[in-house]
Amino acid sequence: MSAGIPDRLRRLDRPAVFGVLNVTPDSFSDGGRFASAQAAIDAGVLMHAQGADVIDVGGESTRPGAIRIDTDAELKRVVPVVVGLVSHGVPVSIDTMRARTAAAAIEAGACIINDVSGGQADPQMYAVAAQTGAGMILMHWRAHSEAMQSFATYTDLIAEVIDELQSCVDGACAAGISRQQLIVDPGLGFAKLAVHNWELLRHLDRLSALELPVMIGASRKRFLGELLSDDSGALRPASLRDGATSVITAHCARAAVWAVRVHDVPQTMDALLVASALQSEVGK
Ligand code: PMM
Repeated sequence: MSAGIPDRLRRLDRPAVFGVLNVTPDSFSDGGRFASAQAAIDAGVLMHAQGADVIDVGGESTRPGAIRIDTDAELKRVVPVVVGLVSHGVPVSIDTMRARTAAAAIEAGACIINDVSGGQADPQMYAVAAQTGAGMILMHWRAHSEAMQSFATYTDLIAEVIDELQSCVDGACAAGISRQQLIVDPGLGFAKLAVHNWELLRHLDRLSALELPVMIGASRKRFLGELLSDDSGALRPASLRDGATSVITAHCARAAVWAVRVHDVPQTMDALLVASALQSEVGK
């Protein structure tokens, strides 16, 4: 599979669906799910058959407070899974902040780099995207997971997120990446409190100022667990947040978001169909 955003994804009449495949022992939502690379490959192939356009493979947890692993451990987790998925014809994005992991995954057939640091964590990352022509998701980010929530302070949230994303876009373009390769993501939950996530979701239209396709990753995140917490204040468990996620998916479709990153693919496909039916009704 050649690097770059697959053409098919540019022609969809709904948001593209990126299915989350975390091959980590400790991701907040689905960590420790897979006993082997083959089990992860099977899960990714299944999500693709269920309708996911791309499978987003990640080997390092980015949940708040997570401690970083070393690059060799990350490579060992993700490369066999990328190879397996690509051999089944599945388009793959690699969720990593490390240039060496991104380069190895692209070599193994991944077509998109999903860098939650927007290229800030590794000074070589833009060069990898520039040299390979891979698609690149630039997510809004302020600090690594162990410290990020102490950076969740804003005086004008949306303007600051847009400005900081614009700096990443400028850096990427200066490094030789073309705008056609880029996707932006406001990074829900990354240096953001629940109120910030909701505000960003209410004002998705403002992200169009960046004039690039937008991805949203709300799936199963803590702010949904907080909203759905029980009377004692206990958070709704991650595995029971897919209904709420689907509402956000439909909201994203209405706001012309380019892609959603989700765990439950069948429910997402249903939500997108419903959103589409509702929207065509509007035009009648
Ligand atoms: N969220 C997570 C990981 N990677 N990538 C992008 N582009 N956007 C996100 O919001 C995002 C991401 C954390 O969620 P997970 O633990 O369920 O993977």
